Amino acid sequence: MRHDMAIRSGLIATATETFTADIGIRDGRIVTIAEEITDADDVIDATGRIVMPGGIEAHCHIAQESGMGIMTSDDYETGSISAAFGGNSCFVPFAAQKTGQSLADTIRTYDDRATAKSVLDWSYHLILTDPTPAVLEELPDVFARGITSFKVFMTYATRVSDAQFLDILSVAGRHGGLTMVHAENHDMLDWMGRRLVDGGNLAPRYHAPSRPALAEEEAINRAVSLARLAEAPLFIVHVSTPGGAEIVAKARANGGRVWAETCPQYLFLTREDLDKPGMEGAKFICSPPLRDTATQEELWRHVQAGTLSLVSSDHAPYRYDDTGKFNAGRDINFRQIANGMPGIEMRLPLLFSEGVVKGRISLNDFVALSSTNAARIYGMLPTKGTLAIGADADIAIWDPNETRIAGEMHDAMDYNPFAGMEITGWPKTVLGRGKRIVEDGDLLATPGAGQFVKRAPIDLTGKARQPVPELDPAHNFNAKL
Ligand code: DUC
Ligand code: ZN
Ligand code: ZN
Repeated sequence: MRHDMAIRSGLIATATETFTADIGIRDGRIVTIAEEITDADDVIDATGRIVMPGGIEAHCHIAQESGMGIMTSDDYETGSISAAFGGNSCFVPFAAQKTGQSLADTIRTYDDRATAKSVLDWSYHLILTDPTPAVLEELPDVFARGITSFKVFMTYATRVSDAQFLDILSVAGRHGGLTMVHAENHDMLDWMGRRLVDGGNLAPRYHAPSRPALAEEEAINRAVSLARLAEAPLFIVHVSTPGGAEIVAKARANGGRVWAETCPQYLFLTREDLDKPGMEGAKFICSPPLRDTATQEELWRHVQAGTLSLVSSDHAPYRYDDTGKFNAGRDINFRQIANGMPGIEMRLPLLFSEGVVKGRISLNDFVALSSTNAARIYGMLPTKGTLAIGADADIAIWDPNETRIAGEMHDAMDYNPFAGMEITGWPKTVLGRGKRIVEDGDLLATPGAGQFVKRAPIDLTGKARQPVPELDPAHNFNAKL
């Protein structure tokens, strides 16, 4: 059996195993994993390199307007290229519904933005901002189209009330959708933000105290309780507090259908970064805000313990100029600065360097956190997220020894919040369905090479239903619900 390509003599790492072997690819899929493959038309010598599933970036904002109406600097071309240079072979940006917009129209809008542009295979998470009864009726169709996850906000003008949240969770739970949530208590943020601004505290650094850890902890606790009542799976995005992570850990230990992620900015940056001279701190405004070094240590502990299943970038690229951070002008307070920072290309090198090289996580944990867990949670296994016979040949080949100082990236941004950090371990070659996307610093794929990925519902095997007593017929006098 001839192969189109063989990756030879690399150290193969999956989420569970590490071994040296050759990988044979035909028609875009892995067809052989063997000691030696000698009949390939194209050979990549991976001696001294690590061969892993390509990263799956499961939280990023691409060609998306923010709540303030500001378009991200990255479109599907620059965003996917930057992701590929960072070791990813697939990404799942958000398709954000506008008020009054149907979900079908929302998806059409993002199909127009992604198709013919993305070098990576992609899917979307929907963002639900206007959950009218008609929109909720559309949700099962969206899941059937392979978009099986969506996000809601507990803060911002686009937040859902608890009653809306319950309705949404209930539909999602019954039809195989995974609800993701930005969990911060809106009124706590608003109250703190107003107090700070009224007191004349306007500089970017006040973004940190304006969003207390308590606001996240309270909202995560509430979201977990609402999901429990509605019997729906739940994913908490960008967990930034030990208290929030503890709530997730407890729910998971009790068999709850709850998953969560954190992001590099909460592991590698702190609130001190917001306190740069002039308006420089604006570069570090993201929400939830950066915390402190004690928080970083606690979050690492939860990454190690498996409380946090993913480390996602939350790439929300707004340039340090009038198109982005200062869209509302220069004479503004921290509440008017565009919210988000880039990181799609830095996520995996940071996690490898600070995680694997520094001994905080194993190589297999790295694969799980960067790819396999996303594929599992978001319904892409076994096609993506692992190296196995029959899987797409989405592969990242890393040089674990190359050391570089982080600088300019391939995104459409004018700053890198992680610039200056010394990083050991960089992806050298990334394949998408067996074709080279990037190799040795060169882009080899053309825009449009990526394909939409139809996803399955989250697999809830081993996560039994746990109805609250009031939903159990034996406890509720057989109530009709
Ligand atoms: N939440 C995100 O997930 N991204 C950008 C801003 C925000 O609040
Ligand atoms: Zn968010
Ligand atoms: Zn985000």
